[in-house]
Amino acid sequence: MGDKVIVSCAVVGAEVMREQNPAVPYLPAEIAAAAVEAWREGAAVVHLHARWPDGRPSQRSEHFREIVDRVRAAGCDAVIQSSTGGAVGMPVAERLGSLVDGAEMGTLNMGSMNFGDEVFLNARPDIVAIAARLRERRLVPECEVYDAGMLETLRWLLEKGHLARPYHVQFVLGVPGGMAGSERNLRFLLEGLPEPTHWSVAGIGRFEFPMAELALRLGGHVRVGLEDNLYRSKGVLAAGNGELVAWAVKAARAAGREPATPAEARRLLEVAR
Ligand code: KMH
Ligand code: ZN
Repeated sequence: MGDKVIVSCAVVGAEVMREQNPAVPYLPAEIAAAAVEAWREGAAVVHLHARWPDGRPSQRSEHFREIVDRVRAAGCDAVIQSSTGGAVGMPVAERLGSLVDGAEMGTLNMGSMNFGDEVFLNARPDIVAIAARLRERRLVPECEVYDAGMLETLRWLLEKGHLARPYHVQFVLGVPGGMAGSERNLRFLLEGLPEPTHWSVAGIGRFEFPMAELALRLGGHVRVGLEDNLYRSKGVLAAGNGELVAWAVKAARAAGREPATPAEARRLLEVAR
């Protein structure tokens, strides 16, 4: 298991729209189909957001329930991770609508930041409240780290007992307003981890592929998907999430690492099913 790589797929997110890439799924049935496609191509974890039929972001429980039910009905055993980040501007109570039965992990954003031209707010008491809700529901947190200071919040949460193992760290690099995706930045962030833990990198936009290759080389896990990147190569749109996952699987094997199955990912991340 030592060198297995967990490939996660962020299939839709809250920001990207069909005008940018027609493969962006909106309806619960489309998001579920995208998750199943990602799993068929080798993703062990699917990171989920939901949308209204017109593409606006939704954290409504009924949307997430339908996605989870459809994913499981398709025989897909990928680890289901619900976003508690939702979209910029959503109140925390609304963001927590995603934590439905069947979810196994939930994201825990480690701080506030500029997010493009907007501000993504995660005040410390809100982070503590979301961590408490994840614990109550026995969901494994994935701590989203966009900037170096957020590791201090991670350290503080651990010291104060608001967060405890098992948890997973996702470095999200390349958001305009957060740290860029560079080897120097990732190495610096890794030095700042409060304790050894599983970690992964999600490179945004043009950072997706180089950051995945870097994570594979440095022993981390990888995230790809339309939430983070809409392109297969410069100027060429990706056909869908499956294609991005297939690229990650190929890159993993080229780096000498075998993708983890969902069962192996559950063991590595200590996710109880
Ligand atoms: N949509 C971003 C503002 C998460 O999933 O927890 C936040 C986000 C992080 O996507
Ligand atoms: Zn997300």
